[in-house]
Amino acid sequence: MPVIQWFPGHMAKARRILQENAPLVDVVLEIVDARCPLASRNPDLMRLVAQKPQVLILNKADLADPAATRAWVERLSEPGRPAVALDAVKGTGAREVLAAVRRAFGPVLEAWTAKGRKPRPARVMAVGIPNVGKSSVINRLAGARRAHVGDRPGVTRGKQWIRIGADVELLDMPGILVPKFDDPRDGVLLAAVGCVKDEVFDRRAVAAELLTLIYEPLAPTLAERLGLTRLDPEPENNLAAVARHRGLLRAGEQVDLDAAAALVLREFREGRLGRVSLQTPCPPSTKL
Ligand SMILES: Nc1nc2c(ncn2[C@@H]2O[C@H](COP(=O)(O)OP(=O)(O)O)[C@@H](O)[C@H]2O)c(=O)[nH]1
Ligand SMILES: [Mg+2]
Repeated sequence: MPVIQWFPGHMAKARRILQENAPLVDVVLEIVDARCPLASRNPDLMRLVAQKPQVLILNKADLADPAATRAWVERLSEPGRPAVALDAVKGTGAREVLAAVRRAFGPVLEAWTAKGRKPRPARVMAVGIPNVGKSSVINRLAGARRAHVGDRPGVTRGKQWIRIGADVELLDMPGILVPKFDDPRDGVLLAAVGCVKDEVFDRRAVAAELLTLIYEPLAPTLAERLGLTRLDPEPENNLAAVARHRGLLRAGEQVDLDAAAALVLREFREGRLGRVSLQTPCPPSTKL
């Protein structure tokens, strides 16, 4: 199993930024990768905002298996924390995200008005681990009219807010969560989907492992695009097969396993191998 390095300093920084921003917002958008929604969460950090209404966004749904995503949406939705599938690039699901924000904010607003406070737009912050699509989500929700609402003197000095419709304001900077690697399998999934820097993991090991994971659901495409007509129990042999099929050779007709690994990761991340989920929901009785 490939080992992924861990940087403790990032955790402290993520914690600090989250704690600093949490008091400014009413709703937290937790963004995860739809292909591995559990591996791409960080429950420890999300505990810091546990008292806030939340919306869980399963982003990059266009790259995930649609049936698995539907099952995840159902499985991960909780009272006060709806889950919504999104393709932040094309915008599929954006309307549902905003509806979920309004739904999550509703009770807060009602409590305010009951106390005689004036209603105001929901203030929202997006958070997630690197590369899950935080910036894309913000841009998508902001749309073409990326109108800044401006600083709020005294309360949110230096923060930029984007107005979305009449009743939502989105913090222009996302909160960056640190990926958790409690389970070494999570590390492989996060590396495969591109949520950890390529330099910190063994690309050959991750790409070889990925082929094993996606072989069954994507067999016809892997045969056609990568020349993988059967799965060898020795993971690197599958990379070798890809290298031969795609003509990735070094001098002396030796297969270039590094080039094959890079190709597999690139084509997987671009969705060219097909829509596939790396984690599928377990039975409802299982604790997540
Ligand atoms: N296919 C697909 N790609 C996405 C989606 N959202 C983001 N991306 C891509 O994922 C990469 C990282 O996105 P970015 O918004 O910069 O992630 P951030 O690091 O969390 O801010 C970019 O190449 C985006 O184009 C999505 O819903 N579908
Ligand atoms: Mg970003």
